[in-house]
Amino acid sequence: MSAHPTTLLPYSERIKLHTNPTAKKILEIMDRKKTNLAVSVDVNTASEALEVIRRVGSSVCMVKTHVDIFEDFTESFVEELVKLSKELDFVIFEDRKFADIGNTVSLQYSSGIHKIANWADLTNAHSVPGPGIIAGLSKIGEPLGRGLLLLAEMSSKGSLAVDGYTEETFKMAQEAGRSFVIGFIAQNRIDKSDLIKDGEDYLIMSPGVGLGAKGDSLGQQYRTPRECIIDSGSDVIIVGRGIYGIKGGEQAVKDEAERYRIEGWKAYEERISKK
Ligand code: 5BU
Repeated sequence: MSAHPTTLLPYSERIKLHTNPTAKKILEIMDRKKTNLAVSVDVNTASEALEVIRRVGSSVCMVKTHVDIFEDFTESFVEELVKLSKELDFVIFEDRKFADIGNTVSLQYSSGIHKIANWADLTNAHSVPGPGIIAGLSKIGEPLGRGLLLLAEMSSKGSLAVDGYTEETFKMAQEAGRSFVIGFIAQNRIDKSDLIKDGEDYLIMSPGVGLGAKGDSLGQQYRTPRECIIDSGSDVIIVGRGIYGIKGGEQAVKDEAERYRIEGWKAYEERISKK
């Protein structure tokens, strides 16, 4: 099987294929910092999350949050997060997984306690409601230069986002255009080479990554960075507990992030050398 054409291109050569400012920024950071690692900071408090981010920030292109987990969420958390994203050079991805009609998601994205659109460069949405979800979110996010990923596949066992659902999700994104939808959460290169048009480029980001355990007791499934980047053609690997959950204190978390960054980058270099 010949390699997907996108997987042979260096990140730096893909920058010009995007118009969305967040997509460009992600690729620029990946190239500049030599990292395709995103760290997911699913800890209980905003203050713990900031501690983890300070340790791993220099190794990542992106920090992924679930701010609805935090028991101490405040606007000052957001201020500090944005400040760190500038100092340490990473993009902020709120993994909100919107899943409602356009009108509701536009309110959930802009309002409430979290006001996600005000600070998150990137967020994501399920395709199950149909294209209205993209329209509702883009109304808020696109004027701010934000980006959206559609969930085309999930890492968890028994996911229903497979086959026809995944294909329809890709088509929905393609029909929406790439001014706001910049890629997918997926386990594979779901933007099949016979479907993408000339100059079309999507970012594939994959959670469910670990160098140790193969899964957890609640259906999560892990693959190695190499499996994701070389075998499946993912662009960004997303790691949570494998990094922030490591035993051994502050230095261990920092070292583990660097270990994943090196693994991910080695796999990417090998991938683009197959030209
Ligand atoms: P983990 O600790 O590396 O298992 O965390 C994975 C993170 O990615 C966690 O925040 C999940 O909510 C998120 N995730 C996922 O694991 N699988 C998916 O398919 C999607 C998101 Br979409």
